[in-house]
Amino acid sequence: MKTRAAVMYEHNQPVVVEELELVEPKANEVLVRTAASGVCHSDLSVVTGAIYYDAAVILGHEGAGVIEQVGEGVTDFQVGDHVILSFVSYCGNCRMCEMEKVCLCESYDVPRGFLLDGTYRFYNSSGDGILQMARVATMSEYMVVPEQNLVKIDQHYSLEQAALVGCGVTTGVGAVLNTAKVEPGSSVAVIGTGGVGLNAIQGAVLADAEQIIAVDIAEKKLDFAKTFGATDVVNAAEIDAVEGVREITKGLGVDYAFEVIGNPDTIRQAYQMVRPAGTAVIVGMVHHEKEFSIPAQHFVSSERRIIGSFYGSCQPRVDMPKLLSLYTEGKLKLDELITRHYRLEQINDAFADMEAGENARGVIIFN
Ligand code: CXF
Ligand code: ZN
Repeated sequence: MKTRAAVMYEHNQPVVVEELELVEPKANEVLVRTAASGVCHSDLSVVTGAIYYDAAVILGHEGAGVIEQVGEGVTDFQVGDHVILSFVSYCGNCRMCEMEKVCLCESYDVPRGFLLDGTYRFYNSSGDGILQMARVATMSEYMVVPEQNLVKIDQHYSLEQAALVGCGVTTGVGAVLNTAKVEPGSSVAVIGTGGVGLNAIQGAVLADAEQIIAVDIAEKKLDFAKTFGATDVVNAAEIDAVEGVREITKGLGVDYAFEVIGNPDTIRQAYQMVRPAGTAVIVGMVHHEKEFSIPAQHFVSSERRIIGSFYGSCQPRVDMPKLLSLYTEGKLKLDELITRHYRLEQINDAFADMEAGENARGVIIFN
């Protein structure tokens, strides 16, 4: 069948929207009609090569849609089911899945962008195979994905709101609740208040943190942060982020700092702004070739902790429905995340708006 998709053909060049051929789902795979795809900074990181994929690759890893066809052996899903796409495949029986560390499933090792059997499902008009970001490719009208990447949801949810749970919401809220397990009354700083950072702020609200300090260089994003529950803001374009946070915490530093940018300098700042024995949580995806450094002796003598958080340490099929319930109960903001809608053809504009700090989340809507 034919499908239109946003394809990265060359790093650091505009994304191409074109018609591709999509083959039928094989065993344990499913054909999904995409309803909505969020535009996440990680999509742009694939374009820049910070998250490395060989070209060509279809972008998009935050989405929701409706099942149109199921391959042989699929028993848990039916045509018509509404699903969120998970950007990790959950095999259910590797050692990490058995430890309930589903987002660290060992199937992640399959070469990037291929389906689990190491082959393509999408082809362009020249007959070249096209990879799928995170094995999903939500920036395509249709996608064939492993059933292991699907989370079934109740049909009454709007697929547009549900799409956001596929990455930003789960990554941000999960970093606070699952990875760091922030305690009530804690002080929290969030560095970077884009789509994921705002959800870390929501997570801190859900955790009953007392002080939630948003740090960013864009005033508009700090305004978003306040509506999502930040109690204080630090504009790092005006003052030093570490000094700003220290001042607000009367010199001590915060219990938890979440770095949601993916930059070695802001990781260092996150480390510097936590109190002794506090925890810096790295959520942002740093360029795959970059490293960060911290003073090693100070690390020991201050008993600070630095931990990574991938996909909010989530179990997609457990956590995503729970997050949607919180939305229904009015405890989680999803509508407010959606700043602007785009058509697939506007993907390059959506990236430009994201870089300009215009959006909490931009969302591509399919017909
Ligand atoms: C990324 C991590 C790498 C795969 C795609 C999603 N996380 C958040 O955006
Ligand atoms: Zn993402």
